[in-house]
Amino acid sequence: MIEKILIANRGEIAVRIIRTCKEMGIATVAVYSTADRAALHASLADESVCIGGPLSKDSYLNMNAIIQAACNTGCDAIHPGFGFLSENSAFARLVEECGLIFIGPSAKLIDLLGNKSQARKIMKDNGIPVIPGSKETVTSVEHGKQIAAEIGYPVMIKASNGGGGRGMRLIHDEAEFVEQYNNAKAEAKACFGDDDVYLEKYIENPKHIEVQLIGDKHGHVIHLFERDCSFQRRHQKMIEEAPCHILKEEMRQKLFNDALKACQIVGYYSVGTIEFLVDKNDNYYFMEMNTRIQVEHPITEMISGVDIVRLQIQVAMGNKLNIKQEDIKQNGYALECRINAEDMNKDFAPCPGQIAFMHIPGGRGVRIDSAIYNGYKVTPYYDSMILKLITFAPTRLECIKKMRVALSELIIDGIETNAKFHYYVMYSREFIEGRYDTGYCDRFIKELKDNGSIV
Ligand code: MV4
Repeated sequence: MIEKILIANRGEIAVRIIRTCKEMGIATVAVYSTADRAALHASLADESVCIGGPLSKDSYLNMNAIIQAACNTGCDAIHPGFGFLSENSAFARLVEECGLIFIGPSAKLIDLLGNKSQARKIMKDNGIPVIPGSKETVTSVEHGKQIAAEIGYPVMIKASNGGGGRGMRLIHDEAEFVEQYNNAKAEAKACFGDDDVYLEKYIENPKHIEVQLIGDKHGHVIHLFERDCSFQRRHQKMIEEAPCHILKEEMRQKLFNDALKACQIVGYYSVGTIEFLVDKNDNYYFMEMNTRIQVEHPITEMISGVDIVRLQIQVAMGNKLNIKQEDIKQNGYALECRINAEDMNKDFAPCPGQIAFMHIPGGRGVRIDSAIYNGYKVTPYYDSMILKLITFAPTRLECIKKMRVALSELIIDGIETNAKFHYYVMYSREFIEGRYDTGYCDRFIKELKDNGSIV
C-alpha cells in the first residue's frame, strides 16, 4: 500500500499529481526550491519541504535532498512527474534502495529504453518496423560512411542516449559526413556524458504519432489510443490532439498492436508512450519509448475517460490493472494548447515576470491544468510552460471552435504569452483540415511573419 507520496516535481504536473493523490486518500509531500516558496504545488500539498536553491541542479535534480525529504516525512513512494529526474535510472535505483517505491518503471527498463540504439535493435529483432539505419552504434567514420552509402543520403546521426533533438544532425551527402559525425558525437558527449551515436535514413517532415500505454507488474498491458504531436517548434510540442485526425483505421490498429507488442517484448510496466514517425507514403516506424507520464496526458484522459495518474499509482503499488482493453472506449476529440510565458514577437524568447491579472476560461469541455494564479511571479529558472488549455468535444471541429472561444476568454496580463499564436493556429486552414506535419509549425510562423501578424 502507498499512503504517502513525495512529488519530486513542480508546476502544473505536481499540482495534477497532488489532486489525484487527494482523491485517493493518499497524503502528499511537495518539495520546492527557494525560488518556488510561493509556488502553488507547495501550498496544495499536505506538507512541503525546501530542498535547495533555484537552479534545478540544486533542487529538483538534487537526488539526495529529495530522498532525504521523503524519508524524513515518512513517505512510501516518490512520483517524479516529467522532466527533471523522471527518466533518470540512477534516481529510480536509489529510491528503491532506500526502501521507497519509484512511481514509474524499474531502473532496468529506464536504462534499456533510454538507450535509443539498443531499443531500436530490440524492436527490429522482434519484427517491429524501425527507420532503416545502422544495426547498432556507429564505431568509426569509415563504418558510418559505409552504412550511410547503403541506406542512401540524406541520413540522420543521433545520440544513443539522446532525446529532444539534441545530439542529432542531418547529413546531406558523404562530403558532410566527417564534420557532422564529429559534431553529433561532441554534442552527445556534452549533453549526455556518452558519445555513442547511430544512423538512420532521414524522413522528411514526418508526422509524430504516439501511443499511450499502461502496464502492471503482472504482465498485462493496455493502450489508451494515440496522440498526434506533430505541431512542434524546435522539438518542443506546442499543440497536441487525440485521436490523430488523418490516421487511417488500418494503420491505427497496427500502431496499437506494435506498441503493445513492444511492451510485451521488454516486460514494460507503469505508464509509457511509444513514439512513431509516419512518412508521406504511410510507412510508420518505431522511434523511441518514453518511460514517464507526459505533458500531454490530459487529452488522452479526456477521450478515454481514464485517470492516468491514478492508474500509474495503482500499478506502482503492485495492483493488477482493474480495466480491460475492451472496456475502454474512445469517445470524442481533445486538443491541448501549451501556453508558455514567452514573447512570440521576440522569436518566442522566454518572458518571466509577475502575473498582474488573469482570467481563465471555463465551460463544458474546457480543462485547465496550471499552477499559476493572480500575482504569481514566473521565474526564469524553469520551463516556460505556465498553463495547459485542453478542450474536449464530440467532433474535432467543435473541439477547435471550443478552443477558439476558450483562447478568446483567456487573459494573462503582466507577461507575454503565446496565447495569440495558438488563436491564429485555430484559424489555419492546414490545421483545421488536419494536414500538418512536423515541419508545419515553422512554415506557419513564417507565414505570420510575412503577413505582419507577428514580428
Ligand atoms: C528523425 C526525423 C527524420 N528522420 N529521424 C526529432 C526529435 C527526436 N526525438 C527525433 N526527431 C526526428 N527524428 C529521422 N530518421 C525527424 C525528427 C524530427 C521530429 C520528430 C518528431 C517530432 C518533431 C520533429 C521535428 C523535427 C525533426
